[in-house]
Amino acid sequence: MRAREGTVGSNPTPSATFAPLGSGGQSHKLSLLKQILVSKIILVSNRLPIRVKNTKEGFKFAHAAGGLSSGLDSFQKSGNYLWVGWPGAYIISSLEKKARELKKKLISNFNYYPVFQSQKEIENYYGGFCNSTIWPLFHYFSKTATYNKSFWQSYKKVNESFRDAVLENAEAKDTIWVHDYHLMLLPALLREKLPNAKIGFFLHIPFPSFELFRLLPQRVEILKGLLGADVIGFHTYEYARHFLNSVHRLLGLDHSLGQINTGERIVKADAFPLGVDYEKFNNAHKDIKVQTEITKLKRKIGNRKVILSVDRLDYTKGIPQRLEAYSDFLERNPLTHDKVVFILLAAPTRTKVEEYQVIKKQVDELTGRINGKYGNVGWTPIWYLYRTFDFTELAALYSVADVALVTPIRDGMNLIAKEFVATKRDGRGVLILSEMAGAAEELGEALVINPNNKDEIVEALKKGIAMSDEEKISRVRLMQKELAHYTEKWWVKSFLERLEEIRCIQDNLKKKILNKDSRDNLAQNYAKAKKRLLLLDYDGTLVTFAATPEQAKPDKDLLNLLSIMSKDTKNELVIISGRNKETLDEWFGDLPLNLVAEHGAWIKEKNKEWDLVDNISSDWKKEIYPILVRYVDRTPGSFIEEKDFSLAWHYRKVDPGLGMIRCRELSATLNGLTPNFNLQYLEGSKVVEIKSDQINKGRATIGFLGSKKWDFVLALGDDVTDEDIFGQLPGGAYSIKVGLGSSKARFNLKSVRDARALLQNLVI
Ligand code: ADQ
Repeated sequence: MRAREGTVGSNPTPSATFAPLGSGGQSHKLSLLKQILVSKIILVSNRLPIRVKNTKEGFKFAHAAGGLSSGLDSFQKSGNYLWVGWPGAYIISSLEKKARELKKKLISNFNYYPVFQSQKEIENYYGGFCNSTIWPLFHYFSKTATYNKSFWQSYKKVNESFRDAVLENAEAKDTIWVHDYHLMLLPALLREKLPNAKIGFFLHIPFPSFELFRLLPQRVEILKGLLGADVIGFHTYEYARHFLNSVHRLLGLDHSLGQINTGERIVKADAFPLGVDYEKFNNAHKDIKVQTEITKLKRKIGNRKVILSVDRLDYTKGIPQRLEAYSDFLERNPLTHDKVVFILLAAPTRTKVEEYQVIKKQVDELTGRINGKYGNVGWTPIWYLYRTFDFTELAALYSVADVALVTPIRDGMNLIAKEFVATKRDGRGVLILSEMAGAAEELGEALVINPNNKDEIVEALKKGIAMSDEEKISRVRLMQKELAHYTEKWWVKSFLERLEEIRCIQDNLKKKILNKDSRDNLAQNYAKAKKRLLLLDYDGTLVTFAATPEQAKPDKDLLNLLSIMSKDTKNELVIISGRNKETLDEWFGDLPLNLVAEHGAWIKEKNKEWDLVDNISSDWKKEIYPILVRYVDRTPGSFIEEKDFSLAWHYRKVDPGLGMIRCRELSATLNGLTPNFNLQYLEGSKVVEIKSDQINKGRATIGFLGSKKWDFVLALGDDVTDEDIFGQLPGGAYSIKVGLGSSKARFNLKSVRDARALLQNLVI
């Protein structure tokens, strides 16, 4: 986000909600601040949305606008907030007298809480890891990205100082909303100290595809950092999908509709496209200052058509490519000479980073060359302005422009495109927009171009300049309808609502998690009981999933635990699994326990032989097997497991995206076929299983329940097939789902480790 010179002026009035704090010690003021801001929103971003000037008369402040600060403007006007961030580069140590003075002013006047950074940190964290590693990599400039250990050390350190600043201010009920790529470790750092805090994170730049993200040496740490949040927001679904894919590939965590189960919590990744303050831009023409500016501009422009572009001077924005395309346009359309003017606004940015110095030189030279080649005494083809512009100037330029040329090579969103369309009150404007900008997902009526295709840009310019008013208006109106709805306020609201929703889901899950009291109660009842029935699923309950079914063998500790439990004469232990009977025999055949194989098709009671529960047909297998073979052929890494009365198609080793698509296709195919054969298909964890609908774990459960009068029943299971067990249990039984997620079970346990600890605890 680019700071823009603002209109707040040098003597800001205190915010309406918070009076300046009275005199007294700093700590007193801070605790007072804490009291006032009960249940507030703590916004955290690298930069505070303010420009500070240290003058002889004291500090002067100017509002610094940018994507983030305009998005969050609504808070500043009405909300109960505290904004934590860096106030600017020139104060080096927080111990300086000046720093203390500035801190006092920022808190009392704006509710801004400063985080100071040393010069070295600014160089290595901001210039280094943020803008020489993450920024280029996340914008697909992988060759420009530099990987340097000291950049990373500094990034960690600064993220920790932001954590400390938030901790100094956070109260239990607060919502903490962290912004952007500078602070990707912060959610987890906060979660460590505040396990129950409500934390959101929003990324303002693209999240790259896995192929790019995997290049980052600290990729795992970054993902774990982000997963400390409850909701992780992106501008587009594409970016959210890339993130989810990386989480799966690097951390092995799956998701369901963007909800990731970390084992500890549910985290939601979702798209929240940032909009603009539509009313403000759409009504800008009423502003007398804007009108004056428009008149001045029109006088200078005359009858020429105006092409406008506005950016920070960043290599991701495609400015040289755009200039080359404009040059070609002039070359191929000599009649347009002196009839068009290209106003190129470029705001200085990150001027100390080498790549930015290179791009500046390139743009300076190109502009000079084009103006020299095509211009004449009365006409300069490019008006190149290298500075920031305030709202009045920008609104006037948007108003007079006929065409906005927005051609980033990559851009998280791009608000310029939206601001231009919103300002076009009369609808007479053409937006040429790069398909690589997040905004292209919403602004389909723009002339969408590939920024690397010069010819396409030239054609779009030609088309745009010649476009009839009727066509312009119809395109702009459609885009305005979208923009008027999806504003920056909508963005804030929908993000915060989603955060509440996910907290609600988490709370409901938490309520069902077997807490200490229920655990003690279970242990007491177990100890008292003389006839206990213990029904235990195997995969995902007693052991975690492995790449292939054979690899999930019981380990020594587990065999030891099951041995102790099954040898206790008060216990009737049943392993109730979807596995085939041979495997269960091989693993547990020596123990005095009961085995249920293939979801209940086979039962082997203690000291007896395997018994087939029903006269079950398996004739259907010859029809279904060839279908599964076709899926194996089309899906590298998948395989079929054949059991006596069921078939399973496993895709754990398949590329996650492909696996998901094929799983859906297979389910759709089976959906049409299974009723003809009285079959049931189940989607398990990376497996689709087809079995006769006569068998299920519930029937086997009924059999064991009815065999005695039990005074303690415990069932543990993790997936959909275990719901049939839970559904058959009497009221007082302990039914426990292993893993977070909804279930008929009375309780949840977070993990296999917790399930095993529970059983272990019963036998000591
Ligand atoms: P930026 O890369 O800064 O932000 P952008 O969305 O184009 O990109 O601009 C943000 C704001 O800065 C806009 O309100 C715009 O008016 C202002 N701005 C940009 N250039 C300016 C100039 N030359 N003079 C004056 N003002 C200017 C990052 C991401 C984007 C994402 C935003 C918001 O890179 O992809 O859209 O954050 O999330």
